[in-house]
Parts: sequence; C-alpha cells; structure tokens
Amino acid sequence: MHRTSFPPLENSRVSVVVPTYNERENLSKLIPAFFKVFSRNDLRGELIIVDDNSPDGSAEVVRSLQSPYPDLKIIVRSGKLGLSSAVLAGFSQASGGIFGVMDADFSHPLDAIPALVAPILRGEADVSVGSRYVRGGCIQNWPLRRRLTSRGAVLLARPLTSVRDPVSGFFFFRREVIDGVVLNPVGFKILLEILVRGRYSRVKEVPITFIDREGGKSKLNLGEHLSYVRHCLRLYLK
Ligand SMILES: Nc1nc2c(ncn2[C@@H]2O[C@H](COP(=O)(O)OP(=O)(O)OP(=O)(O)O)[C@@H](O)[C@H]2O)c(=O)[nH]1
Ligand SMILES: [Mg+2]
Repeated sequence: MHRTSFPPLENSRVSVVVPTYNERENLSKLIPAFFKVFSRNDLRGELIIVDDNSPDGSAEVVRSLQSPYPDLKIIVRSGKLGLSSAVLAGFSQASGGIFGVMDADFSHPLDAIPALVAPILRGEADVSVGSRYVRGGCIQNWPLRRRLTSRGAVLLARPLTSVRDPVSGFFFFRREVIDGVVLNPVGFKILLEILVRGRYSRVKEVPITFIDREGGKSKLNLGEHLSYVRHCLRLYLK
C-alpha cells in the first residue's frame, strides 16, 4: 500500500506522468509533440517520465531532451516494477494542481489533452477520463482479441464504478482526489484504483479515438490480465 504525499502545489499547473519501459523510439517523438500541444493551448505544467531502467536506453533519450524542454522531468527506477507504481512514483514528484496520466505509445491522442484539462480548470469536474466507450469514442486498428479482453475488463469493473471506460490509461484529476488516500498500485489499471478509493464527486468522460500502438512492443501480457482480475477481486472486497 502506498500513501500519497506531494511537493508544494500550483493550482493551474498540469503534471502529466508517462510510465515507460522500452519506449525509446516513441519518446523521441512524444516529448516534442507533447510540449507543442501545451504551448499551443496555453497550458502550463510538466511532463514526468517514469522509466524502469529500460534496456533500450529510453532514459538517455529523455535526458537529451531536458535542455530544450526544461519542464521535462525523469525518474528512473531500479528495474521493471510495474505500471501503476510507476505512475504513483511520478505523482509523488509532481508540482501541479492537476495530475494526468498517458501512455508513451501514441495510443492516446495528445490533441485531446486540452479538452480533458478544461473541465477541471473550469471547476466542472474533479476527474476527466479519455474514454473509448462513450458516444464519439472509438478504437482504431485493434484486433478482435484485444477488443474482447478490453470489454471483459470493463465488465469486471462494472460493480465498482459507473464510469464507462474505467480501464483507460488516459485521464486527469485534481490532485486532492488522491491526497492522503491509500492506493494499492497493482497491475496496469491505476484509474480504476483511483475511481474506487479516491475522493471526488464529478467525473467527465471525454470521447477519444484510441489508436493501436505503431512503434515499440506491448507490455500487456497474461500476467497483467491475471493481476487485473486479482485487483478487481480486492476492490470488490474493500
Ligand atoms: N515504468 C513502467 N512503465 C510501464 C511498465 N509496463 C508498461 N509500462 C508503460 O505503460 C504504458 C502502457 O503500456 P502498453 O504496453 O502500451 O500497454 P497497453 O497500452 O495496455 O498495450 P498495447 O495496446 O499493446 O500497447 C507504456 O507507456 C509502457 O511503456 C512497467 O512495468 N514500468
Ligand atoms: Mg499501449
């Protein structure tokens, strides 16, 4: 279990955490594209890469971009310790009043960031979710097997939340939602953990087009599927 505590707060700053394992190729494109979206939309904040000592040298790519992008931070952990705990490690170093999470593989459209942040900045939502399963949302290029496992994951989470896409890896929230909350960073689905244990009243789901990863390799394997089932069982019994 992990009790979250944070450095001093700046309310309208957005801290986006990206967990990475062997994403070198994607990171070299993602980082410039991310800061372009931020500056074009007058967003202020930081990008925090949490890398698990990737053998492909992902961390070196990030370090080489820190001088052109001063709001780029990196945390390197000792080895592959899991997606959710990486995200929490990122939050623990985040200075923004709004926290966000996304993947490194361009599955999550960067252009949707302003629409996800806006309802929180306006005080209309505590949590916003980039959602594939509300009207207007969709998935491109996923094989049937992935579509079915994702639907199965959503069904398993149904008793826990009314959010249509509680297994999304693309979401934003006011940091108070998890301030002082004990989170159990098991597996891949840290959003579900936050939705079940966090403190919030309003969630907005923003439709996104999820695109299957083009570069790099998937880290979602049978072990992660099983740990998701265990995660849900633990949350049912909470
Ligand atoms: N730090 C860290 N990052 C991880 C770990 N496992 C996965 N990631 C990252 O978490 C994000 C999501 O992983 P993916 O492999 O894309 O998982 P997915 O999107 O469910 O699967 P695909 O659709 O096949 O890409 C990516 O940015 C990965 O690099 C891990 O153990 N540690
Ligand atoms: Mg992916």
